[in-house]
Amino acid sequence: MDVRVTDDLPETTSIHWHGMHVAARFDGGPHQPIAPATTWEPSWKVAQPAATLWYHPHPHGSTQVHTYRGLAGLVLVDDETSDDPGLPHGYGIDDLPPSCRTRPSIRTAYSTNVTTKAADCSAAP
Ligand SMILES: [Cu+2]
Repeated sequence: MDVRVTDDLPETTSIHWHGMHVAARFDGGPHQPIAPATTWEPSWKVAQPAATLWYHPHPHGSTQVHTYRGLAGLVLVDDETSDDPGLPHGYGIDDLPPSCRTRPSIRTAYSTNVTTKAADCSAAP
């Protein structure tokens, strides 16, 4: 998997590959910030069973706000067992992975008093 992440935000962010089996240097936690107007290009071989994973930002102190504003998505890993005829598997037809995120009640990226109030859900694609 080759990824190119360019931070076009006016502030630092990061991208974490939640559930993906990657080396620590590609994990994208708060220890791997992406500064505004810079690009991070992690790359690794996907070697894990089929799974529905997600990526999300992980900048210290603003993970929730960045996620709520849309910096998140799904990563679908397939393998030889993915076509199990006993399960729906027509992506976008009978296989609609949901994506939910909480909404901060205080809309500032720098507040330390952010609390959750509601959840937004959507289904891909
Ligand atoms: Cu995570």
